[in-house]
Amino acid sequence: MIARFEVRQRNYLAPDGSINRALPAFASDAKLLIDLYRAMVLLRVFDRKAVALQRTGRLGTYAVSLGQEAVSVGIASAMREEDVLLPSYRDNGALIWRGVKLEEILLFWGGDERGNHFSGPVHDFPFCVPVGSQAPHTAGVAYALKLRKEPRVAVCMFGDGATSKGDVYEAMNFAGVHKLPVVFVAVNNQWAISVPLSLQTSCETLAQKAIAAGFSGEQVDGSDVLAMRAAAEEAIAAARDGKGPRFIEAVTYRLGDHTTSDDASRYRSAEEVQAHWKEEPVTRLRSYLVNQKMWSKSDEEQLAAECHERVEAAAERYLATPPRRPATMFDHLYADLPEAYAAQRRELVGDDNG
Ligand SMILES: Cc1ncc(C[n+]2csc(CCOP(=O)(O)OP(=O)(O)O)c2C)c(N)n1
Ligand SMILES: [Mg+2]
Repeated sequence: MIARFEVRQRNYLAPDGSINRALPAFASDAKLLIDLYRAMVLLRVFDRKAVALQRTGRLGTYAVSLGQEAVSVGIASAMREEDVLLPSYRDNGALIWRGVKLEEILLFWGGDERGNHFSGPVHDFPFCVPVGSQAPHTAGVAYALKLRKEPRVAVCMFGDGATSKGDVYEAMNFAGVHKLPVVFVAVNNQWAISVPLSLQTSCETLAQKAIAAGFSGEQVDGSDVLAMRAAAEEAIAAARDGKGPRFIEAVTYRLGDHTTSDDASRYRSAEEVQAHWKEEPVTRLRSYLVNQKMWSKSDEEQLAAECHERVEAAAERYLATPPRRPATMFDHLYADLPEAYAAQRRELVGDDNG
């Protein structure tokens, strides 16, 4: 035997909100726990509105976080402002936590590039839609942080499907070799559109994929925001401390469709989805807070009203934003437009400037 490995599993809150083991230190901060709860509820309300806008022809497409709210909120809450987030298209909870405005997210999904010029930290990356391609970007960012000797960490979020992409392995390998300040977060929601996890890998965990790249991986209950926050805190602190990369596998479940273009009932059973509703993160944290007498029915009603108002106001601002000139679709990808696109642009705008 020359190699042996183990993968830890982390969980604090059971689905009914009871505690499985001693809570991490931050859990004594009632305000923080309530902020985590509020962020998850806001995300859920926002998702519902975004889908309604799409269904009524006012948004292009959208990917909901239903069931996964604890992952993006838990991760973002452990980051410092100066850290760098490289999100996938489903990590809205992290963007919102970091200060991106709701109407900016709607602008992006409405096809308006101004949504990417967001109010979050300017150095954060925009949503990455090509699966897994944010992983090599993250390794590059972390390499730069290390060269500049800046105590900052790059945090990369991608799905279980992305872990089958070469980009992800290459990024992890490079990060391991150079001991880069990176945290890779694989959001294992069990599905990559209609491809189940069983067809994605024959590994027992995604976390163990880190071992081959020379660093450790941990499996975390992604429906437990306390576990997500605690795992992220530890991994980010280690990366900041020069101890190299870490990998977090957030085990969760996508309760909704892949995007508004999908109908998940065509490839998975209602029973399967129903079973996972019993684990979802919002009820779980609420049960804990209520058990601890930190949250009441009237707090809940007030929060629901606040979220509704905030989301409706953001939607109004989005809908009131005048669309850009169509020719601006050529503006943001290339510094110098290749001739094929330049010709299309000329065809669109004629001789006028667009
Ligand atoms: C490079 C690339 N190939 C294919 C697609 C089409 N596509 C969009 S999402 C997706 C599945 C991704 O699944 P996963 O990584 O598990 O993320 P999830 O959507 O579950 O959050 C695919 C194949 C894409 N966007 N990019
Ligand atoms: Mg997935």
